[in-house]
Amino acid sequence: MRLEQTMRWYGPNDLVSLSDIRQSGATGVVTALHHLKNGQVFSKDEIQERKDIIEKAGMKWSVVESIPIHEDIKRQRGKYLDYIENYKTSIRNVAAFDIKTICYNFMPVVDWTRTNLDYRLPNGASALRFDKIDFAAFEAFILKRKNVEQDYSAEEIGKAESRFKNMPESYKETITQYIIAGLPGGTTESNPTMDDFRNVLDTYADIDEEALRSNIIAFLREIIPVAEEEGVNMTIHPDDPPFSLLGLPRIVSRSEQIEKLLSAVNAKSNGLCFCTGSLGARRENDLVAMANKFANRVNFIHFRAVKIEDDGSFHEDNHLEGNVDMYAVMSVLLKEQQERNTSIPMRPDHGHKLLDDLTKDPSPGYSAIGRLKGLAELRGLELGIIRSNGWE
Ligand code: DNO
Repeated sequence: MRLEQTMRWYGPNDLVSLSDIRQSGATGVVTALHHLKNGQVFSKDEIQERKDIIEKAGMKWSVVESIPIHEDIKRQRGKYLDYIENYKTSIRNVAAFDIKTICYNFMPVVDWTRTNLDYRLPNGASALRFDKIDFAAFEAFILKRKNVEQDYSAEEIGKAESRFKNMPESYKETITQYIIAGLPGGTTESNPTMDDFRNVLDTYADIDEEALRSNIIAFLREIIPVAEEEGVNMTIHPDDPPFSLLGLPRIVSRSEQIEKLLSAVNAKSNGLCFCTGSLGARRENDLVAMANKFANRVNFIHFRAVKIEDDGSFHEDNHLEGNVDMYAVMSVLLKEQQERNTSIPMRPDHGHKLLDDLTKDPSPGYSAIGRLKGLAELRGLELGIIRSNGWE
């Protein structure tokens, strides 16, 4: 039994075509209706149209990543009850086309965050990086967020201040753009101004970790019975990075937090997207222990490796390198798959820009050649583990 090998595709405007994806060896596609506004229903017509395009290219739509969660649901205010009903309808509509895995996240305001989208590695490849001091400089001196000093040590704030003083104007603009406009694939509204961004952060002023958790549990209690009925596996994506940013609460960063979510609604379809890159950016997270602990609820896998630097910054490494023991994590998940006797969908998450990727402008992290290399390495590792355990 092999993992279901997929690649993410951002839809017809993606620079990386379905034909490129097929040549990589992936059989499945992970995509969403990215053009819809957050909270809108995934209609049957639109799902049908997108599915036809994928099938004409010889592949299968394996996973919807993501059906984003409207901020009203996360804050439990405004029209959140309507948005929950919309979400249920989207689950039913997706299931009607036999797509049985849905990925989502519950990070307030921003989806994944990086400060550098073109970090050059010694071999010339380009990677994504999160620089803790640059981020602190943004929060403290560009955004001028209230209470920022509570989240950093005095030494970090000092370093951030001198970093800010020497920061070229163009870099201040770039970093602001990366952070407040959000990276593609997420839940952020398009093109917010700095004031919009401050205002939306303010709406979370009285929502702490417990409150956010209680809001997601209320949401799960509504949608998981629908997912169960439809045979759909929901998969929550961990926080990326797995620690608080911008004073916002985080609830999917650590093992105890994940356990609380999975046990609050104890059903197979209330599952996890095991993203080794996101979870791996927190030094204390023991990924092998987490894979063992949550294996029976892992409904989707993102394989990616990050290298944590001395000051807590990190960059994306080659898929089999970085801080994660990919062999051990994959072994645990493959064993689970053997026991379940069903393929778990996986994708190589992100990739460096390599070779021809460097002359193009793919969506950050979603280059063609870099991901193809990642997938090829991961497939080799998978074959080795499967054969050496006599599973095939
Ligand atoms: C980044 C992705 C995220 C992910 C969402 C899931 O590359 O892993 O954008 O798709 O957080 O909702």
